[in-house]
Amino acid sequence: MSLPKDFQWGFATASYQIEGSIHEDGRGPSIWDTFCAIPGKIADGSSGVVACDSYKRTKEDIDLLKSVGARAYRFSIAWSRIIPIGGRNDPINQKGIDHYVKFVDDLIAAGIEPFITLLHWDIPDGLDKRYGGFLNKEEFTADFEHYARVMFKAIPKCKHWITFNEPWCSSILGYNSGYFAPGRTSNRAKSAVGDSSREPWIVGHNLLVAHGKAVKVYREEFKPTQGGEIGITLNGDATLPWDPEDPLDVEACDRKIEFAISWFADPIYFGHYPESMRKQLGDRLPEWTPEEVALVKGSNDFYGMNHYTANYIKHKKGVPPEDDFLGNLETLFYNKNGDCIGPETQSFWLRPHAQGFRDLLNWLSKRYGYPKIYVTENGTSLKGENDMSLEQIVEDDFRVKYFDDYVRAMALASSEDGVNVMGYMAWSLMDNFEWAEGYETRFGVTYVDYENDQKRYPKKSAKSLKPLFDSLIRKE
Ligand code: PNW
Repeated sequence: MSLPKDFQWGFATASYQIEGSIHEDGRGPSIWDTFCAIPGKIADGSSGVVACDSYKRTKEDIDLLKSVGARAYRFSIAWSRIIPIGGRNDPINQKGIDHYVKFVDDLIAAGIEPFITLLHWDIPDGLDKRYGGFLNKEEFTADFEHYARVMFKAIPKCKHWITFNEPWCSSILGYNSGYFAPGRTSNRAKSAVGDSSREPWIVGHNLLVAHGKAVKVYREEFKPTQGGEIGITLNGDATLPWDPEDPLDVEACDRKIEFAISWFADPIYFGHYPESMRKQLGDRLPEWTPEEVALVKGSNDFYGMNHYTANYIKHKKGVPPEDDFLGNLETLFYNKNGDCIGPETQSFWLRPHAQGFRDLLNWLSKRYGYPKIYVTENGTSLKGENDMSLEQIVEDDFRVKYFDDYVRAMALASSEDGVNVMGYMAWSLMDNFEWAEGYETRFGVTYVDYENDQKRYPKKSAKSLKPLFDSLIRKE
């Protein structure tokens, strides 16, 4: 097994999870600032007010990347640092732009290739307040297009742009379960606002149109001179049938991936939603206008893949409730024979199963015609890590094994199955604000001591990736 000569590898983070300094240099509030202030939303009652203090420690973070041998770094820009209120007619904050321009200059000077995510969930709160944020197609897509243009112009040195991180999470967790900002859900025990049967599908559609608009701007106004590439990052788990003998479970496995990934990828590669979704959701799934199809179809230069885990899938009988978003099925960690998919971690939704990574890489490649894939996130938390001593934490053999298994599964997909995977970013460079789970769940290859000045301690896993990739990437 091996990986191509020009394979990019490194680590990933996101603005709200690491930056802190939420009032520094004129930053405006994002929906995550507002969400964190609502009691009960974040497990440990925390927020990104300080996080890893990365806004002020760019040099330290770049030194860390260098010390672990990274060739690439994926990070996101906080839109509300660039345009504090967020809209296309609102003031631009030059200090915010300068910060990221310098950061990219410093990364490149250190020999590290930047991959920039334009929006990793932290949309300016001003836009949510003004017109309902993601729910308002006309306003949101025009404002995102404007913000994207500002960034393409400001950072010509960046050659890899990602429009959105995981639109599934923004749509479903933000507008169905209410587990993420802005926390809208029909479940009245959690929130009194929202329509979980319709809003997630509207938000998903609007994110796709906004992606299409930003890609058009990049291709027409910047790509000819800058020569970079642009795509979207989608998340999705691997699936195995609960009962391999039951054709309905086998079918439900594909349906699960369609509801998670093809919801976005089918419009991008084929120009329409998956049949399985149209069948279940009917007219609650928005229709595509010809103008929108023209924008969205063919809008990926690469496929950004976030991948963490796998599930056994059991079909459900009967008509699904209106707020069902999985495709009328159950996701399980045990199959019919009682086999377990993988060991527990600190994240309720994550159990390692590396074979699933190879399988899903193949599934995507077959369905979408072997596109260039960048794995933009992959990693794991560790059961009980937050309660261990520092001596134990830095010996994170569980995470070392996770990366070893997953990267080898990817290398097999590349050299044995013909999958066109060209990059891999481990999640994450350091422990950080893990959204609704606060700081209790750690995904970093670097330990961050939140009690003592956010001091960083590289774990064993931080140093394990360079020798692994050195052994797999072909010299010619
Ligand atoms: C990704 N789920 O999100 C995000 O892109 C990261 O910001 C995040 O820190 C990382 O995974 C680890 O969680 C997900 O509940 C968060 O299924 C939650 C889920 C999936 C993805």
